[in-house]
Amino acid sequence: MSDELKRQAAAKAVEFVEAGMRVGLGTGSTAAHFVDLLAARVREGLSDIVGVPTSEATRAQAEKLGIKLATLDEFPVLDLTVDGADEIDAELRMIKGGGGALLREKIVATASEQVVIIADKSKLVETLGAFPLPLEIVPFGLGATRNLVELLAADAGCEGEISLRMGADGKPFMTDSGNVILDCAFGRIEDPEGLDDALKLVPGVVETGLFLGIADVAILSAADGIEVLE
Ligand code: ABF
Repeated sequence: MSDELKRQAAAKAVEFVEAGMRVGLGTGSTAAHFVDLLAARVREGLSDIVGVPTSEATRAQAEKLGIKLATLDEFPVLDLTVDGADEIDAELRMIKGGGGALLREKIVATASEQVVIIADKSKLVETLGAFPLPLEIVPFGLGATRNLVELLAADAGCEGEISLRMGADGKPFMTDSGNVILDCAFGRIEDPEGLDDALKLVPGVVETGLFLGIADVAILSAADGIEVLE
């Protein structure tokens, strides 16, 4: 998606922010535009905004831009979270985690009264799964966890290559929470809820990149305009 389309979706999401709001700040390039534009509104006088970042990358960006930051310990309930997605379907079910922040993203999103997703319209899919499903995994026992993931996913009708995400340094990618990511190329996921339930049974699976029943609004931008799904 063009950067301009990402910025347009982000600009529409800023309209959801009111003075005094506690706002979850998403991760990824589209969410980064939202953080930029929110900071500009704060500089222009949008008062008493507090942000809770979903990653260390977003924390650094927000701090640099002067957005006041807090934690979910200070504010267990947020008014709004704005975040990106890797795939989203017509029921607003999503695959997230391409940026490796799925655990904190899901914690922040589920603490929020309203969740607004910003993405380019090419992320809107009929069926989830073309994008490999990220799983956040405890490093201890990875081999056993990977084996159980494969077995239980197969029981849920999903099979495909399961790969350990590697970092630019050639070592396993480590999340902000010190875990690793398995990317599961399952292809079409006909029953996301069933797969999520099955994968959650594996002790070493901390969280899945399936975001089900979490998004309230999706702002999807394309060259011919912006579509808002609710
Ligand atoms: C984040 O947004 C991640 O969950 C997801 O991978 C990412 C999408 O990034 P981008 O907006 O750069 O396409 O929330």
